[in-house]
Amino acid sequence: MPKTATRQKEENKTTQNSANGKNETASKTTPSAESDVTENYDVKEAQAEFNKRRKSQIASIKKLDKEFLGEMLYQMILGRRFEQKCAEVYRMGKIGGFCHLYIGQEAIAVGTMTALKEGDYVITSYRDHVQAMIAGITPEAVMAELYGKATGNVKGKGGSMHMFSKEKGFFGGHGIVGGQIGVGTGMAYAQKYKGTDNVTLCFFGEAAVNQGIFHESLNMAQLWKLPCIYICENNKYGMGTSQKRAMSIANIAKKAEGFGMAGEFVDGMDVMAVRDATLRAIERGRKDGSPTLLEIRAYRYMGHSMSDPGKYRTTEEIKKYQERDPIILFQDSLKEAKVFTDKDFEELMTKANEAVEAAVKFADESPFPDESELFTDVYAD
Ligand SMILES: Cc1ncc(C[n+]2csc(CCOP(=O)(O)OP(=O)(O)O)c2C)c(N)n1
Ligand SMILES: [Mg+2]
Repeated sequence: MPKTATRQKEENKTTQNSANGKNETASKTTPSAESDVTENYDVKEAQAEFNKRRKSQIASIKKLDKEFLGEMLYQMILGRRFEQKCAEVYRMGKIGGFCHLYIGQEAIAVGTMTALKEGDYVITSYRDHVQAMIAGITPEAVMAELYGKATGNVKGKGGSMHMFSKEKGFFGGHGIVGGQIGVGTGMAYAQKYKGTDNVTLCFFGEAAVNQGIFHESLNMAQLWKLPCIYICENNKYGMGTSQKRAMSIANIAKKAEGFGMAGEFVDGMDVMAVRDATLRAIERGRKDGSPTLLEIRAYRYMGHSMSDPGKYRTTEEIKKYQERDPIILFQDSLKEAKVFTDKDFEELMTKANEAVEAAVKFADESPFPDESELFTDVYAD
């Protein structure tokens, strides 16, 4: 876990990003986005990059107040602790079915979603627990849903992949790879049609980029100026298939050029870089509806789902990314910027642990849905 996690020497690789760029219309990518997937990197170069990232993170931190930064860090820690607990109770047989965890990718959900305002929408894939909680669905409701309990977010009928709350502007939780890209585009259409200045954050994995719906949706969004921010969470793998084996180019942000859309590559281990890039995209969206493609690169520490034997990658590869953990990087920067102390971190950790324990207790003690509920809220064509 963040505070107590083994701190490795900063002999680790960071990807550059172009998050401090100002390009408003053209795609924006860096050569390092390409070199990242070659896996050949120089340690010294990586250390220099890491230090640069710390510096830029501190500069962004100084623009925000302590309370807000604390909330960002809390959401990251809560997301991590919640998912770790999910793995634990899953192994105890308390959660059935699919369960895709978000560990390692927390900076993406937190950096993007904490930049939103009332009336903005969010839609994502099946890897949805953390986004659901940031949207305001309680940890209790998410955990009870995972347990299939009547008190769950969707009455225990959706499970891990289908968290949903219209009231909170959170439109799922989708199991079909790329399916949410079309729906998210439609949500942005509705926002524009109604004359609001709201935006939609549409999350999907890098494997979804190979689906036709990605190309059809981005073309339409740019043509009609729909305020959709397409967030490709590039965690390097689609199930057990490396991006390198499935995609003809490495740099997904560059694909924005094909639609005349703004595109940006972002280091997803750096929550402040994610936030800053999202704010630029939001500004474009609120102004005249212009969409943006953000490729945010992170790494999932766990398997694709809880049933993944993980034979397609090495533990060294996983360790390499854990060494530049997004929570540790953020904590280090907050400490260096003298915003938080170790005691503050301990307090946030305790608060997150308590929230997760309360969620498990709630789920444990909740009833399963009644038999009479078998055919309610369920649609079959
Ligand atoms: C249309 C469709 N094809 C295949 C699948 C099976 N499937 C589930 S997840 C997944 C990989 C998706 O990877 P990515 O988009 O990178 O997201 P990640 O799991 O890495 O978050 C596949 C192929 C599916 N759910 N839907
Ligand atoms: Mg992926």
